Amino acid sequence: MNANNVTAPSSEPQSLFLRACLGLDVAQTPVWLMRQAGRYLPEYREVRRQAGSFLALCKNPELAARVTLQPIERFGLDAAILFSDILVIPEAMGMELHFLEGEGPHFPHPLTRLADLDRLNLPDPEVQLGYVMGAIDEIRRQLPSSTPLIGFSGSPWTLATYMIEGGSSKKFAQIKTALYDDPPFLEGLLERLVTAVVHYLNAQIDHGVQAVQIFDTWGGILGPDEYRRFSLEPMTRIIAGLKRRRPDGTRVPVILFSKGCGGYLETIATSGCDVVGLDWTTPLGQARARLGPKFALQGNLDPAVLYASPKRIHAEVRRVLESLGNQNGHIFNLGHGMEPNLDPEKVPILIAAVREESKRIRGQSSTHV
Ligand code: 1CP
Repeated sequence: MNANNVTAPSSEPQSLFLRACLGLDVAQTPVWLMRQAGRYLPEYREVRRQAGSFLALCKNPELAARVTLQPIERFGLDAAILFSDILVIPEAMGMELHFLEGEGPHFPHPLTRLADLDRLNLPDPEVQLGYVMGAIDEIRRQLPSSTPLIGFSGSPWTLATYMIEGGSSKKFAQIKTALYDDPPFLEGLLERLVTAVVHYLNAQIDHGVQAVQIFDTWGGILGPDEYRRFSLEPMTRIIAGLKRRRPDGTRVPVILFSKGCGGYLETIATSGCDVVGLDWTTPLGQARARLGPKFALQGNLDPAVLYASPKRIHAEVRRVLESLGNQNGHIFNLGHGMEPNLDPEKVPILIAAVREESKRIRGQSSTHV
């Protein structure tokens, strides 16, 4: 595949998002936002209140579908992302999980040693995670067929941090101790997670998601050798196990987002992914020069730009787009998720800027070709 010059297969997708994932020509750059459904939206907070808790919302297919659609209806984004959480996998494997108000996720019985892995089971996605499949069925019924749906999972490494630390962490002392002192424990856990995630993502694809993203939020806490062995290698095995075509022949692109890993792009290029997600520390043009045209890029506006004025938001969007210039294979996104205290009114400003500036960049440069 070449991001700038792709021969069109008969099953070529129509949507801007899927076309950009495959490096095909688009008239303007598609845009979606990580955590686009969430607490910054008053309509989300209302549905979450109705559900009673965050986990109850994830487990109710009808309400999960409703919040998935909210940012699409309000803003007309170019792709929807399934509303769920990466931590439903450890819960389905048998770990008790609570989301504490204002404090994030909590596993009261974290994993501490190899023998603890016996507590974990391999979930059947249609049973223990049947509510996720139900949400995908419901979303596909309600979402216009022209809007693609993205499925997702956490990376084994990122999931393992929560399962071993017992929740969010700043220092990652427990999992790093396991990494250096007890690799068989950590690798045994990662192995089980690889199998669970392959089954889970393939079930999402069977139910109708058209692309999948692997969130490796904590890949960036690892040094280069440890990143390769404990984060990238399990993700590579997952990608090798995924169904890469839908029944109609269209390719299912895989987006790999390892936050804080701009230094590791050459390693990421060996994973088998189609799209590399970037945080705001690596300019898009630099990433393209290092990865070549074979990979589409996703990102990478600093989410904090959305605290700034409309004028500044527009200028920063233009800067991100100009960093790549008139090239195919870019999906506009933030470099990490929407923050709960962002003003939803900033989102249409961002979207309009992406569309206006990306059309301008394409039009402008094509006169020189
Ligand atoms: O109270 C609430 O309403 C809960 C807030 C919330 C939301 C809206 C959590 C708790 N998760 C989510 C949804 C969510 N999480 C999505 C939905 C789809 C979307 O709109 O993008 C996705 C893709 C996630 C993924 C997720 N969960 C990640 C990876 C991406 C990232 O942001 O880094 C991680 C690390 C989690 C764990 C998690 N879930 C929730 C919290 C507070 C956390 C902890 C984050 C941390 O440790 O800093």
